[in-house]
Amino acid sequence: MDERKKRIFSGIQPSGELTLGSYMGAIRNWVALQEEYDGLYCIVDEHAITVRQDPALLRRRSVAQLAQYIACGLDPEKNIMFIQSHVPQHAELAWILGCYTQFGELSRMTQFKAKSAQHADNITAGLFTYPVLMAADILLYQADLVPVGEDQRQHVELTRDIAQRFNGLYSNTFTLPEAFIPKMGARIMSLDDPGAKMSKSAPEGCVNLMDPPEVILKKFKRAVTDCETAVKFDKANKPGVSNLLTIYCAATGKTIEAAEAEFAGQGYGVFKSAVGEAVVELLRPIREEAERIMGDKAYLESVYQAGAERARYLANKTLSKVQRKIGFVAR
Ligand code: ATP
Ligand code: LTN
Repeated sequence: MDERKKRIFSGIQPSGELTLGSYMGAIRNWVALQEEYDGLYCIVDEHAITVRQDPALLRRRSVAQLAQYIACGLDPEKNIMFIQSHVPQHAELAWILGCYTQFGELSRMTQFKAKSAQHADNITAGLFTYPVLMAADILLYQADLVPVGEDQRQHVELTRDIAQRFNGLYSNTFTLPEAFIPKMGARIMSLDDPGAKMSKSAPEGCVNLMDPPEVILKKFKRAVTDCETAVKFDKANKPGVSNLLTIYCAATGKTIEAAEAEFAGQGYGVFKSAVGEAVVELLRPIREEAERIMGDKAYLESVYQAGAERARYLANKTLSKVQRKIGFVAR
């Protein structure tokens, strides 16, 4: 890695099929930033088990997710790509940072509140301390930038607070990271329920990166809109249409005004088909490439093994420093 470049860290849980939301909110910005920064991109399987996972599926999805990262354009030669559980320093630092995080801070996390409502029969300690593990992910690598969707802003803020607290107690140890949240596509909503975030653990209303064209077109045809006919961006009163406009613009690079003008007087049928077509064209090369890469298990394994080795080396530097500062006896 070129030490002069700034560092990026980001990750996605292998808890379901990657969605158009994770692509527009996160992955495509990773690709856009890869020339300018040194990137570490993680498949956060330890985060995924904060809610119950099927073991065989989790294993398959973790590898498929790596194939999809590469198919989206992330270059394994330019970035470190790895699986979180292959780098034990994440869990070790998370334990330590948990001792510098307040119960009250974690209680205020909106993702914890939402997930504990969704999984009321299984609210584990891991679900509660999830943001501490995320802080460990980021701080281990002294990351400067964390490209994520809007829903993760609060976790990155907490990471900064933990880092600042630790630095204040023990002198400068961690780089303070900043969230990078895109202007367009930071919060793609469900096609079924434009009041809810498109989310891979709620497959209804989701477009998946691996969906074939006919499935994508069908999903957009069925997307919830409203009982008017005007294609206008108005989040409060027309959340469904506004979400479709956002997706269309994020997929084509057009502005909202240009898209409104393009569909003026055309009705929702034409509009929804056009959004579906734009997404089909955006995702087609990704799906085809991911399918090809998935056929080469040896290549995928070589990428995640090499990634973990490089990540362990970097992670160890930070972890040893932390252990020394807090008073652990050197090994
Ligand atoms: P889960 O349903 O398991 O919580 P998810 O679909 O919400 O998963 P994450 O793994 O939490 O996805 O998120 C992966 C990345 O994609 C994060 O940076 C997140 O902010 C971003 N992201 C997820 N969903 C969306 C969305 N609907 N719009 C924009 N960005 C999103
Ligand atoms: N919590 C994130 C996934 C995640 C992450 C990270 C993102 C885990 N560790 C570190 C950025 C940096 C989510 O999307 N649910």
